[in-house]
Order: sequence, then structure tokens, then C-alpha cells
Amino acid sequence: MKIANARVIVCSPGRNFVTLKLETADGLYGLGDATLNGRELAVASYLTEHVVPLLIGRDARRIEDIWQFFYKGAYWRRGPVTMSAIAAVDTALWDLKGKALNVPVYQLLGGASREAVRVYGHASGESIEDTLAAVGRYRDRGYTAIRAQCAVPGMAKTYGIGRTDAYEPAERGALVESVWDTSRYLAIVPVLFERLRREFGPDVQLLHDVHHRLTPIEAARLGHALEPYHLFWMEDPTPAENQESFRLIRQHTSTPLAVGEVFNSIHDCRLLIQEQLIDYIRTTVVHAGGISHLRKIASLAELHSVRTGSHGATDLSPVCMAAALHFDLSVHNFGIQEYMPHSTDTDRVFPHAYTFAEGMMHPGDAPGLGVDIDESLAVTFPYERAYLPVARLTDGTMHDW
Ligand code: EZ4
Ligand code: CO
Repeated sequence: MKIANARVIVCSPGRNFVTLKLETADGLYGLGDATLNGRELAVASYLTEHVVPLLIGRDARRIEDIWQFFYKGAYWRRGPVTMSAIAAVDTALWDLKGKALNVPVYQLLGGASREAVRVYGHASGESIEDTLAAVGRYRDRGYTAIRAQCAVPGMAKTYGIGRTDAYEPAERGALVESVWDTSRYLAIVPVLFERLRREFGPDVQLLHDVHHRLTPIEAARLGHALEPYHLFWMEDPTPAENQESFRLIRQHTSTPLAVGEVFNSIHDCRLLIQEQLIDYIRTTVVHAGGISHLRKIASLAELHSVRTGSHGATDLSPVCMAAALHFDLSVHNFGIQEYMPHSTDTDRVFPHAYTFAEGMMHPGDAPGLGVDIDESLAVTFPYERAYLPVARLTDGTMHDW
């Protein structure tokens, strides 16, 4: 099980993906996702220049030791670029171990804790009526949990609103600047959820993503206003570099809180979890150090009644989606998994065993992660520079996005 070869594959079948492929001397290979939205080539370079040369010749069975080697051994700890690179190595090693032992990865993680994994979809619209219609379409496809976002009147473009149900957060080519107006946003969101509850009744789980746009006291006010509509969660209400700011939000609202899609280590969420300031931790395999590190975060969360709700947008490749599903199926304190289906081209480049039915997903029982990469097809989709949009206030001040 010595690592004989390691390669970084960058492709763009609809959006950019960075994939690490590890090959052993015995002829097995494992895959890991290393995609960091808008900064893809930084991780590709970190892997190629600094990680791959140190991987060759190592024993692929020693997953934890290799993780510690790249984390402690770099001297420079944490950060999204480093942790995405470590995540790719870790994910590929779990894939390899599963293939070597001929079992799906979830069996290595303690086996299934549930029959399947509940996912939530993204409904959005240019108006409240459009958003209601979009939620209806998700219900018709079997989703039992749906995130709802609607455009803010008076703002030309609102982040998270797709032209179709299959939207992509990053924009190819030039960076897009949008205008953000907090008062108008705070005025419309409770109206949207009042309508959604009235229309769809108490059974559907409703979620909302604030995308870090509010101050703690504004977030407290929104959470309080949404209480009658009992959301499954309110996500990223305020930037979380300052974990203490969640104490203030928590004092004012019982709306459940989900945070962490931009976190890359357990230290980013330690206080949030230990003080029970959040209900769901959204760290994900690719951005938070891989399956090994995510399990440690989940174990800490379990002690404090916090459940997992991993990020699962389209910028997480099918390799990460598969890894997330193995993790979700096995971990006891799983809450929910985000799911934005990939484009047809992405699914063709990454054939996979995972399945969706009636709002639930399963990673499948193929050995390892159950996901592959068609390299000859991948080369026909070369990298294209793309960025997430940024937001400025109406007076031009750069805002949290
Ligand atoms: O902004 O995936 O909950 N999902 C999200 C996404 C993220 C992008 C960032 O790469 O917030 O739309
Ligand atoms: Co989000």
C-alpha cells in the first residue's frame, strides 16, 4: 500500500473542480476533492508543489499519521488552502482503504446509524410568489426540507437567487459587485416565511441562509421575527470570526442556528459548540481537513447536543458529496445534509454510486467512496477563472458577503 504516484486534476465541467488522485504500487487509486471556490489554483499549487512530493513512498494505510504529518509538519497551521489540501489527501486515503478492504467507507466509520441521509434543497425566486412556486417544485421532487431565499425588492441582484432551480454561486469571467440593503432585507424575510408556512403547512422543514450579512443585533431581531414560522435553521446570521458574537444572538432568539461552511478547523467552532451557541455545525469534508477531522468536530458537537449539517453546494465536487454522505450515514449526531445537484457535465466527469430518492440520499455500497473521475472527459473541460460575487452597501462601503 505504498503511494507510488499522486496527481492533481483541475477541470471545469460547468464549474471548476480540483481533484487529487493517489495511486498505490498495488494498482489501486483513491480520490479526494480539493476545490476551494474562487481560489482553486491556490490549492492545486499547494498540493502539487508542497504535498505531492512528500506523499510519494508513504504507507497509504496510515491515514491519521499522514493527517498529523501534513497538519503539524507544515509548521503553518490551519487556513482554507492548507486544510482543503489536507482534506483531499485524507479523503483519498479513506477511499483507498475502502477499496483495499472491499467495503464502502461508511462501514469503516462504524457502519450506518440510519437508513439514509435527509438532504435539503435550494428554492429561490425573484419574488415571494416565485419563491413559493420554487418551494412547491422541490416538494414535488420529494424534498422534505427546503431552503428558501427570495430577491430583496429594490436590490438589483440578491446572492443565492438562481435564474433556474439549478443555480451556480460563482460567476465566470469578471467579478460581480452587488448592492446590499439590510433594512429592505429584514423587511421581506419574515413576510416570505409567513407566506411559506401558510401555504405549505407545518410539516415541511424550512431553512434560510443569511450569508453573514447581518450584525449580531440585527440577526437577533431576524431570528426573533422568524420564531412563529419555526425554521429548521437560520444559517450564518453574522460573520463568525468572533465566536462570542453568537452569545448575543442566542440571548434573543430560539430560532435554531447553523454556522460553519467557511470554517476549516475544530478551533473555529470550539466555543460555538462548547457554549451551545449553535444547533448545527456546517463544516464540510473538503474545507475542514477531510473525513478524519470532521469526525473529531462531530464528536465534540455530540457532547454538546449540536448536530451536523454539512455544506453541500455545487462547488463541492461529487467526490466531496460522496465523502459527506458516508460521514452523514455513520455519525450519530447527524442533522441534515445540504444538496445542490451538479450539472449533467459534472455528473458525467464524476460517475458516482450515491443516489437521491424522496428527499433522502445514500452513498451506495461500492468499495471506497463509490465515485470515479473520467480523466479523458475531464481534459475537455479546462479551468475557467470564476469568482463569487461581492456586496457593497448602497453608499459603496464594502460589506460582509
Ligand atoms: O455561498 O457554496 O449554503 N450554501 C452557501 C453557498 C456558498 C458557496 C460558497 O462557495 O452559502 O451558496
Ligand atoms: Co450558506
